[in-house]
Amino acid sequence: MKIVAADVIVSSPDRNFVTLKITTDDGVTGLGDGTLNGRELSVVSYLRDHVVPLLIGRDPHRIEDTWQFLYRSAYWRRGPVTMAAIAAVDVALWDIKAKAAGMPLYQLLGGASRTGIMAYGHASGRDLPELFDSIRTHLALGYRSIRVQTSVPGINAVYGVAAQPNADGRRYDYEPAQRTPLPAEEDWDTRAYLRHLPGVFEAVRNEFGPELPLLHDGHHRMTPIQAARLGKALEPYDLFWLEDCTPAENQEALRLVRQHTTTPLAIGEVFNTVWDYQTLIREQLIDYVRSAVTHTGGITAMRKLLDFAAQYQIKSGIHGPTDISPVGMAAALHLDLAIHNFGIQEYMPHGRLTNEVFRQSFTFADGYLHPGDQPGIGVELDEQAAARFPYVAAYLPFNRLKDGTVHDW
Ligand code: CS2
Ligand code: MG
Repeated sequence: MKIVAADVIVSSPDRNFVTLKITTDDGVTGLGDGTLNGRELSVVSYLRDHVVPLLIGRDPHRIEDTWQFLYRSAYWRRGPVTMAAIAAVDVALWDIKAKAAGMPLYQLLGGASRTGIMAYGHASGRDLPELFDSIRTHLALGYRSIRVQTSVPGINAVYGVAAQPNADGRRYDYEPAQRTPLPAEEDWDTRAYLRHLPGVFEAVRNEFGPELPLLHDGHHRMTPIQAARLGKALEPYDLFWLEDCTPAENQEALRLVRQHTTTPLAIGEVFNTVWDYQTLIREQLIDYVRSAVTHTGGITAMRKLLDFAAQYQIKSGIHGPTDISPVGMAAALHLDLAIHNFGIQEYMPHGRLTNEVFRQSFTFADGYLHPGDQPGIGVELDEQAAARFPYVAAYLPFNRLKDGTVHDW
């Protein structure tokens, strides 16, 4: 079998997606997701201008060799653009290998280690009544684990609050990246947030009881000592996890957080290689690995990362917002079903138009996802539908503190 074509398909139903479609001389095709929110075209160029010419004529079955070739022959390693491009190729090749084998990808990854994949959904509110309604809505949709995000008095726009209006007039629901010529500026005040959040979780526990798994995303906004304080203040509410409590480029920063709290910690959605986790995993400083297959070099690299984490009893918590395409989500679900150290899977359903472009066979029922049993990863791309939605420039927002200082968004 030989690769005879590799097409980079850019489409913008509901939001921008970058999809690589690899075709073999046997007519077997494989799809890979290379979507990097707010920087999509950089991956398009990396693929079209640098990687695609290297794929033509290669044996699609030599996945590890192709991975190493793309990672090492580039000379310049790591980084979000490179690793998203490599991920797109890697997942497309696993899709082809599983289709050629006539089985769903999870069977090639060692078979199912569970009957279903626990998913968590995004509930949010500008105030408690709206938040409670959002939690009830997600429970009615079948979610059995809920992420809680809330507005903060004195702050105009906060990450993750679905009902707040975006600068481009659309509701936040579907997408934080906004179709505006420049990034929207939002405001932030960590002390106001730290005063407000524990009371919100107390109210949620009083309303919904002690059992419901609750998650929260700090979205990289606290210093290590602020994160330690929040983790401690939230201990009475028994969170499933506190995510991205502090920027973790300096992995040692989590030592201070760990010293002060037993609230489980999840980190890694902005990471793109195992190297970003070495200290965090070796020193037991986190409990969940948050990387996405799409941003961490694909199935080949993610499996190695999760195998490393397993040695330290650290579990998966794969990133799954709407800027991970249905292809990237499907790839994650096959991995989720096969690995032993599975923790939980984020699941933000895609929009109606996206589901017209990507035909998916994964299912969500009674709180659990399943990748389906189609050969391959189980997603097909309707190229005619994709062509109806050309790329639209969009940016993620950024933050400024009250004194004008740029802050983590
Ligand atoms: C978030 C993401 O889902 C999450 O945990 O952190 O929604 C994140 O903001 C987006 O993926 C950014 O593109
Ligand atoms: Mg997050």
